[in-house]
Amino acid sequence: MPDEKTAASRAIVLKPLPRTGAALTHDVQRYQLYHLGRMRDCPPRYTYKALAWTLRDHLMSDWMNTYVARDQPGRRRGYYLSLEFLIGRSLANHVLNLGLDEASREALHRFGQTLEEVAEQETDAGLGNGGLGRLAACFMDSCATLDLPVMGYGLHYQYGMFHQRIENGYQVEDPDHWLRDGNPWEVERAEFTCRVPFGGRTEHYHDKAGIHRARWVDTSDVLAVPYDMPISGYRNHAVNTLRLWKSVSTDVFNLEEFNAGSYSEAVQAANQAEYISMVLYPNDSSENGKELRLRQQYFLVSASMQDALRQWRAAGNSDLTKFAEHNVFQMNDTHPSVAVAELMRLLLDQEGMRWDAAWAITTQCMAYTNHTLLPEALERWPVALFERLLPRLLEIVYEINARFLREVSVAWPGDIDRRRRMSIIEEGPVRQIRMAWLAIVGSFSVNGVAALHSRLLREGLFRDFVDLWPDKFNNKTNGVTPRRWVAHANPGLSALISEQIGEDWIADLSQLERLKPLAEASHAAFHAEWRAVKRANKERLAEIIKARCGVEFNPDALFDVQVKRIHEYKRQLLNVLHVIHLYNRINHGRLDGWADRCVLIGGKAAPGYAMAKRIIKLINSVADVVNSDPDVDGRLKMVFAPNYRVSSMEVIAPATDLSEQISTAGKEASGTGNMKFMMNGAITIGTYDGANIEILDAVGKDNFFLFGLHAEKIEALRPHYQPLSYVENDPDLREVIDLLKSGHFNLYEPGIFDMILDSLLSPHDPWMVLADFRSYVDAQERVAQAWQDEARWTRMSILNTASSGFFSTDRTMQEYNAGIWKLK
Ligand code: 26Q
Repeated sequence: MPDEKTAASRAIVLKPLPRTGAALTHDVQRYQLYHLGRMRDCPPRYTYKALAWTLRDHLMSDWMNTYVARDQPGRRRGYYLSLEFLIGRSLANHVLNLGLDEASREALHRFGQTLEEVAEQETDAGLGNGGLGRLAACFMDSCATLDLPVMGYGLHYQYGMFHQRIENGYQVEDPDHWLRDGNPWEVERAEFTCRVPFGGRTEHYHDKAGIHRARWVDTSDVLAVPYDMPISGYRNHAVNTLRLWKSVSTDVFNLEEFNAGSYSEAVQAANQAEYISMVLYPNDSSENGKELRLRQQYFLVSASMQDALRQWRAAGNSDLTKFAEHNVFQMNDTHPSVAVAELMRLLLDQEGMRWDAAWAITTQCMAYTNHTLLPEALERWPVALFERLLPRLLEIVYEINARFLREVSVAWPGDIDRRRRMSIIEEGPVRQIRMAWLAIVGSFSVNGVAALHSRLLREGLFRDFVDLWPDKFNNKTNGVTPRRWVAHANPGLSALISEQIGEDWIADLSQLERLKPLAEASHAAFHAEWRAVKRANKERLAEIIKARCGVEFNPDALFDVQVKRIHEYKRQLLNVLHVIHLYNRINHGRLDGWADRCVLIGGKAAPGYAMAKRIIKLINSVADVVNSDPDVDGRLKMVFAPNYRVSSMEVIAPATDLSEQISTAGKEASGTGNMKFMMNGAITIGTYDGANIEILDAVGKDNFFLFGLHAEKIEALRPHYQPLSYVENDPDLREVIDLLKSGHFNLYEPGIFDMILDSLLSPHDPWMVLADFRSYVDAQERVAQAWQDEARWTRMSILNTASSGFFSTDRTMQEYNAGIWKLK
């Protein structure tokens, strides 16, 4: 942990501001009066701004001091390249990190407002889809807390992840204009604007020394203007930077066109440039091959690599052969993988290096993280599109590939099939660039995000590359930041934990182990307090659900939750089938061993993913029937929570009893929601998949409801999969399928669930939902049994929290640093 010493050794360039309640009151009031022009009446949404500006002022000295301390020649730095940073809200996070909780509350109290109600005013920064984007945000948090010199590079989207509304049970998407009221956290840094080229053509020539060189000419350039967001560390005075690029036209008027009388065309060209950072692609599991997406990727990468080079020079460095010693770039999936070719371009064309030297640098500073095994999610770009947009980069990719394939030929002479498989260029009717292959060839490290995922990558998708470079491949199991996901989201639990073991766990989560002795039922008072915290969190969630969805959740019932993107592989359908099964049990009076349940499902479907959208409709339809049937009588409730986002999870995870992690084994790379639930004392019902396996290892099989086929069994069964045989042989399943078929849930919209039934009953269902139905229902029976034994459940809950230390991103970042980044 960084301490007084590191802080003191820094050159102090700006003094911290006074941190008392009185000082904050004064600052907030000054913003209310002199900036916002509000005297008597300052509603919370304005107070939010006034407090955010005040906190930003407080961050500024640490931010500048952190910057100055690291601005030295020879200091090694890390850069996290990502198309997504799913930050959520920032206010409460900075309050916690700065230790200004009491002072802020005191200040707000003077205005008759609470910190909670003011913090609630902030719009989520939804600059990401789901797991991958949120992971980037948790990584940034932990890097700052560990005082690691890591800068995030991303895009300044005008519109983040869409807002989801439910109309007649169907998802409707509305734009997310998150910047409408301004963003108090960002600082524009126009002085670091970069120019990013597109289009044009290349010219080749020989320089004075007779060396072959290339020029990229006649390009249409776009300006990249950086907006910096402060990333504060937990009480350590470190503030890192997340730099987000906004696209701006080089000049609003193309003078030539303007003078030729084409005013509108000139303005239109300017608009085109500004579209690049306009909107986040709401796709999280299949590539979509759109030109604008490739423009976004290159825009991010080019601006970031130019900026990193500039920063390195500005710190007083000049010997390019040292560049890889001083810089490391972590690519968040293949989305920024064109960085491999872009760094080569900058070193060759702008810095005048020779190929071998440039390649040595590039392959010593790039690292790649893979987040998926789904073949449909592997990025490929048509060569023709790439050539039109990035002609110089295509030449470089070709050269990388030619040299790489020579290496393959030397290692496996005559193995043509291997060359074809490993080629960065996929031949076929449409020639495509395999971005994952480019990332692997250009990186010194390739990692998966959970032990199983990394093993499956090694044994499957990346096998050929493992044969060639066994040492490149490694695992870095994901994590989540305990500051946001426990300390902030669950103040009740945090206070209870700190009462027992002190506050050190917040920056050293392994300390939670010390709660283990308290899990024994003999600690009845602690058990009671633990339950009281959960109970209060459930009441808070129930109130929100009542207000937003009009459904009453009984806090005494089991809260059974599945929140995540809607995707077939995540098998929300399996969850729905179980709810229908419970509904059948009620209707037939089979109530032996019954436990009252409230089932919550939430998540967004990609707008173009018809099946995922239909699953949302099914959830809502089943919920309507279940919630309005008088015979159900409160024994079972079901809700689809609209517009699930980071700030929703902050209320949901602390209130959850049962965490649903039920993907088809081998398909969920890691999962990270599973970790947030575990930290908050929920018990997992899950398949042997992703990080579930490591959660199971940490907490033990008695404290985890495991079910379903393992990845190997799934693959062995796949060719023989006969879903109808399960329906025929399992009366519970037959009853469920029959009820679905009968149209009971869609009386007024006949046929709408046929596509779902067809998929469930198809021998080609890739997600093999019915194969795990029996095992899932049986596991749910065990859940109900355990739930009825209060002491047993409480023990399991405490043990889950106590065993969750490994899943802190502090640990993940320490592993990235020890194994890949090697930062001081
Ligand atoms: C690709 C091309 C074009 C447009 C969009 C995309 C795109 C965008 C986002 C493709 C994939 C994503 C996001 C993937 C993702 O969130 N993966 C999840 O990453 C988590 C963090 O490692 C894992 O825990 C999850 O298992 C994994 O599904």
